[in-house]
Amino acid sequence: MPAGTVAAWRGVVEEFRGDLSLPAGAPAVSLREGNTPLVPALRAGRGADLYFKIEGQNPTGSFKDRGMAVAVSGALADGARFLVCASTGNTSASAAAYAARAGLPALLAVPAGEGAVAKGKLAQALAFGARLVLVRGNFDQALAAVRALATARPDAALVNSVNPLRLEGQKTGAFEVVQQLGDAPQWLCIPVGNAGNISAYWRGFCEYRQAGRSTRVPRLVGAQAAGAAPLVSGQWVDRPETVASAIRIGRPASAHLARAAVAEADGRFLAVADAAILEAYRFLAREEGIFCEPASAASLAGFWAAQRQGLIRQGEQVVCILTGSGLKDPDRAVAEGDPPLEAEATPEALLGALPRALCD
Ligand code: AN7
Repeated sequence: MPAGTVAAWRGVVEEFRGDLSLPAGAPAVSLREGNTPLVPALRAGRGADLYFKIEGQNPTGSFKDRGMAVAVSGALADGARFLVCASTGNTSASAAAYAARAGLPALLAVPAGEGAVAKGKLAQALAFGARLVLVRGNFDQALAAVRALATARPDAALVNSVNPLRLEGQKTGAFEVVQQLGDAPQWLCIPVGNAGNISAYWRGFCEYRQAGRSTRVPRLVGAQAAGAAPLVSGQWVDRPETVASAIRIGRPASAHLARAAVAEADGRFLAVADAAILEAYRFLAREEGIFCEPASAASLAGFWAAQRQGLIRQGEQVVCILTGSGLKDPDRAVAEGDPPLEAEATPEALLGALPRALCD
């Protein structure tokens, strides 16, 4: 192997194989996912020792790649002939990429309708050559359909997080947090949609403590959008609504796992209003220099809510998982930004666009 490639990150299957329950001898399908930065907050912590795990730096721009690498590796080991999933956009983008990598077709069912799936995610599915189906219904209905399809077709690999290998892959995010901090944090704040990721993180933290690689496990804050918050209300939501389309989910498939995780962790599910999600989204970009998608900003909104309630105290160590890249949802970024100006191509005209404070 040429010098310089020896220490290169190999992706989650090869880096963590000994800690994953993946059939021995399964090939590693990888785009070198994982190994994402843990960035200290400059201003968002408001007295807490806050860090952001930037999952938007995964190959397709979301945390889904961790789980998809492992699920698609398993699908190849099983001899699956195609991948199938329902999605609010990120799972489908990731499935499409790893399908291309594995040389398998992918069938993707996403909710139809204006704003149901952010444009960048649709673009990814199409670019990777997947078969994209716009389903007349919401995510929950699309998931029910693909689950039934997968039962009828044993040659299909269902790669939603009801596939246990998805959670196996996603728990590696918790492993990395422990490695990056030297121990588990006191709190983990994470957005909750279908409730797979929070369950996976909890499993990862528990396994590392069990193995003596950390001295503690974090308390969990699971942030749900107020219009799609079945784990806060205790009631399924038939018409979930939120600006954070990624987590517009009314019947989380992993609700049982997430409830158990939050109970064991002495944590909380908190509902955050769309206005609070967008405030966090803008703050992350403008005050921290971190561009994530709205659903990801729900974790910061959840952290702030927990702080206001006195749940998270001054000086405590907290990690917010920023699950997806801001580039996924260009329409939202444009809507939230100051409108651009138009000017002649002269220095005088450009200087006229400077903020007032810089004008003299
Ligand atoms: C950016 O892509 O459900 O609670 O189909 O895209 O594990 O569902 C996405 C979910 C958080 C919630 N942040 O994670 C899908 C999908 C982002 C997401 C979540 C999603 P889960």
